[in-house]
Amino acid sequence: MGSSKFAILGEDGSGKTCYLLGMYYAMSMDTANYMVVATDPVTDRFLLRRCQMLKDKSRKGNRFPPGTDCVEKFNFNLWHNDETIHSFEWMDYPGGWLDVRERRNLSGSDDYNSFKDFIMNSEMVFICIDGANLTGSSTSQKIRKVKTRCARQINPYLTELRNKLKKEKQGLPPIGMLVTKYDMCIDDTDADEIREIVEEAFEGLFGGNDTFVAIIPVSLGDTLEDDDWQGELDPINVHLPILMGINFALRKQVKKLSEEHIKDINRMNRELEAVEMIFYKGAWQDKHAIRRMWADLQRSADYKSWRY
Ligand SMILES: Nc1nc2c(ncn2[C@@H]2O[C@H](COP(=O)(O)OP(=O)(O)OP(=O)(O)O)[C@@H](O)[C@H]2O)c(=O)[nH]1
Ligand SMILES: [Mg+2]
Repeated sequence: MGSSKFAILGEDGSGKTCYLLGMYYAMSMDTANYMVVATDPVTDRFLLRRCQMLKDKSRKGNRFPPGTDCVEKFNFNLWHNDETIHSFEWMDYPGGWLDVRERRNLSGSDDYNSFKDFIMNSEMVFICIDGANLTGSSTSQKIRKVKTRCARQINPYLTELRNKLKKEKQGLPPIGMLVTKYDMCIDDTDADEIREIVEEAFEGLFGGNDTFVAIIPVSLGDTLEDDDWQGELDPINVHLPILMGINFALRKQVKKLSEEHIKDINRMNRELEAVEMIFYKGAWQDKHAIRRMWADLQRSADYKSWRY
C-alpha cells in the first residue's frame, strides 16, 4: 500500500501551517473513529508541541506558528479503529515561494525542485482561499482580492500540472478549495457568493472539463479572534479534506487493482477455455458447459465478497 501526496497551495499567511496543526490537533484525537498519526514519534511530539502552543490562549497572538521558512515534509497514517487505512505525505513551505519573482530566484535549487515535484505528483491538491479576502460587503472587491492575492500565483501551477498530466493522458487530480480562517468571513459571505468568487478567480478549472472541485470552509475556531486572540482552539471541518483525499486515493487503488485482476482473470480464462473436459456437477462437461462453470465461479466470488 503506497503513500499518497497531498499538496496545499496558498500564498504566505493564508493559513497552511495553521491548517496542518489544526488538522493534527483534531485528528490526533479520535474524530468519528478516525485518527491521523505521524509515522515518526519525533514528528508526532513536534507537532503536538506546536498544537499545545496554538491552544494556549494566554499567549494571545503569539500562539500562532511563525511564518514557514523552508520545506518541511510530514508522513502520516490514517487509522480507523486502530487499523491503518492509508498513509499520506504533506508538505509545508513558505507561501512566498508561489510568487513569480521568488520562483525565478529559487528555480533550480534542490528545495524548490522537491517542492515542485511534490505538487506535480500529488493525488489531491488543496488550494487555500484566505477568509480575510472575503470580508466586507462588495463581491467585486472580494473577487479582485482572491484573483490578485491568491489565484494569480496558483493558476500557473495548475496549468503546469494540467499540461504534465495531459501528456500522461490524465486530467487534473481532485481539487479541494479550502476557505481558511472561515471564522473571519462567516458573517460577510455565503455559499452562492463563494462559488461565484471561486469560479471567477479560477475560471480555468471550470468550463466543460470534468475536474472534481469541492469548496470546504475550514477554521481553527469560531471565537478564535475574541479578546485579542484568546478564543478557543476548536477546529471546524479540518478532517474533511484529509478524508476526501484518502477516499479518492483508495478508489484509485481499487480501480487499478481490479483492472490488473481483470487482465489476469481474462488471461487465465483464455487458457482454461482450451481445456477439453472437466468433471463438474456430477458429470463430464463439454466446452460449452465449461464456460458456464466459470460463470458459476464468478457468481460465487461475487456472492462471497458481497456477503463479506
Ligand atoms: N481568524 C483566524 N485566523 C487564522 C486562522 N488560521 C490562521 N490564522 C491567522 O493567519 C496567520 C497565518 O497563518 P499561517 O498558517 O502561519 O500561514 P501560512 O500559510 O503557513 O504562511 P507562510 O508560512 O508564511 O506561507 C496566523 O498567524 C493567524 O494569525 C483561523 O482559522 N482563523
Ligand atoms: Mg507556514
